[in-house]
Amino acid sequence: MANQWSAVLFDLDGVLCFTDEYHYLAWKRVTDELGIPFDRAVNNRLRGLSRMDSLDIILEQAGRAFTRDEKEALAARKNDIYRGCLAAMSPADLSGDVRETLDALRARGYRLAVGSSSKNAPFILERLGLGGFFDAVADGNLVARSKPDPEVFLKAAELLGEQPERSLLVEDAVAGAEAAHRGGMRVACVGDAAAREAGDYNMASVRELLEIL
Ligand code: B16
Ligand code: MG
Repeated sequence: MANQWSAVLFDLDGVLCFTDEYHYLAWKRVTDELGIPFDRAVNNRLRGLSRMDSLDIILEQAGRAFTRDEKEALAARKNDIYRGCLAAMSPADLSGDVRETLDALRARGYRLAVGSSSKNAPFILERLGLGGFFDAVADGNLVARSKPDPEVFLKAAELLGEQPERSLLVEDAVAGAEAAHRGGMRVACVGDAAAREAGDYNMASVRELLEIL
């Protein structure tokens, strides 16, 4: 019997690839330069949030206010460091589980899209050898509001021409799972969000999608 979904929306960082470690390293370098405390617990709160929303959380520990220009400069510095890490990525950074799951879902006829807060999403997809693979890409360049607002996922569904309720989201961030629910979607989680049981499905690997779909 056919299930209720015709499209699968994938978060990028933490689901299709593990750029989350590069985000951590880049923010760590910037905060060390400023003398602001930053650790993996704070980094975990940044999953799925936009660059500027992430910086606002990081600066909670700073003990002073920053001007808009200072914040823009810090975000640009972090992005330069982060882009330096991304430049070393290649299709070898795409796991076999992810590649085989994407290919199997495509063979089953699902429409596939990316829904990511990252403004670097097109570059990352190119580095992974996935440029042009997806039927639609909604990313931080197309939306004004960061997860947990559902805007990026509603945009992905719109670009596909699919109803949100016929789209299953795959996420690693609690903020992303909340965004899916606010947008009327169901969500299959991996990683941090799965550990916190934030999903309608909580998976050890994206490969488990092949049992859900
Ligand atoms: P950028 P996702 C998110 O990607 C990351 O999880 C989050 O840590 C990052 O701040 C955000 O992208 C913005 O990234 O600085 O490249 O625009 O998980 O939504 O794919
Ligand atoms: Mg993510």
